[in-house]
Amino acid sequence: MEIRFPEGFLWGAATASYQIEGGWNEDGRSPSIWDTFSKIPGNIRHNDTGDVAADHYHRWKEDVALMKNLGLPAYRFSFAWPRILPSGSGSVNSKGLDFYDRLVDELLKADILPFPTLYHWDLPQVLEDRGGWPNRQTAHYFTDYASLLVEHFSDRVSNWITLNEPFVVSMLGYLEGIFAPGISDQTAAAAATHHLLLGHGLAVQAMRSVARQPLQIGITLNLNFTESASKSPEDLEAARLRDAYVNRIFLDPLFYGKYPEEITGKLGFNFPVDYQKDFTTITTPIDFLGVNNYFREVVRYDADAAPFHFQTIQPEGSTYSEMWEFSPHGLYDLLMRLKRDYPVKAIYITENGTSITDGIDADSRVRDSRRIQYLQDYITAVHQAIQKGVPVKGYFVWSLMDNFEWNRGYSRRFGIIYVDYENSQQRILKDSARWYRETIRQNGFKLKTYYTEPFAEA
Ligand code: IFM
Repeated sequence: MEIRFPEGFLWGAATASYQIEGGWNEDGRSPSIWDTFSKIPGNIRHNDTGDVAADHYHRWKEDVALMKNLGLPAYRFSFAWPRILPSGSGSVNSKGLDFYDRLVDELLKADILPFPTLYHWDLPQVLEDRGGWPNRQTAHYFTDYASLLVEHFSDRVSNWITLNEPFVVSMLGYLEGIFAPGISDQTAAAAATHHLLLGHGLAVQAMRSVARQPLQIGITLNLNFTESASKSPEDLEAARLRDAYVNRIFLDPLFYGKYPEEITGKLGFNFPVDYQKDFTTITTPIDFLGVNNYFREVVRYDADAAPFHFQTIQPEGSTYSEMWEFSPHGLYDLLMRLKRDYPVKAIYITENGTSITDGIDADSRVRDSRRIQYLQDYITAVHQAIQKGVPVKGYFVWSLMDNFEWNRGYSRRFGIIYVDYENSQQRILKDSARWYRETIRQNGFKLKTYYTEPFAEA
């Protein structure tokens, strides 16, 4: 069977500043919350840090050449706020801007569309010291930072993403405390959620007012299709709460100007005083929704699971990669649900991919057939959703190259390009990169079996 995408479908690959750049203290960059967090022993597997990462700060030219070699039409990267505004606000570090000027110009020279994200989690530490996202002022600092970048780059860049996965920022950073800045406080998480949304809305308005050309602006959410582990009323309710916690807590304010009643009710999130007044800003129209998806969530009630009594389980008979369940159908279901429940004009899959144990073979090839299978099946799910009328306009694989996978450090590899950290940071195109190059060239593929689980039941 042949899968062909509509003409103009945008193919790309994604990365994020802290995960690939390195150069953590070079040319005037100040520390971000991830520099601080990763340097605290025990926070990151093997105590890895992003100090060097994939050294993209120095290898950007070689990396753009690799993108060109792959025939990549678009590249999603993120700006590092502490490189551009080391004090969080105020005076601009021209060397920080220079780095992204060089990168953007090189991309354009290679005919690659820059698709930047303003914020992919590396808040300047100085702003965390002033209260971080739980402080309302951070939304205003973010707006100034967004305006600055749009004023500077919008002569060359027309597609912009404000925030990446605000759920992770507020819930993993301020509630569960397993990501930077490592705080566990539900009131702080509620305030962070609200100020991220406010910052997004303010930034969209400011960006449009300073832009040098009409912009396409969106926000990227990590969304998972949520299912109940059984038909029991407890499990069904747990799944509904989990869906509110992960998905609707951001979708509902953005599209309908309200928080889900489960969030303010049963889950007990107390938002800042007069928060309702901000919904007119938060609902400022966007041009597209960015969707990051890797897995679905199967949820059951668990009286012992703190703090919300829901627990995600690994369903029997499913296939797993190193981190998550392999569930292309979950992406299809999610896209259909977005079309049904929200007035989305356009969707970009801004991240999708998998981490598997890659190794370099004797002939220097990385044979990652499981990743090819994963990508083929998920991309097919996207295609099916498009056939059913979901307005998906593009797909970005996560990730262009192996990188610092947050609290798992370098133990996880999501790249379609292998980074040999031990061997002068050498880059090797994995088999999946070659497969993706062909997919881009043909705007689709012929469905094939690349990998069969040895333990799969017949
Ligand atoms: O590496 C992350 C990325 O930074 C945000 N989305 C999920 C990816 C894989 O965990």
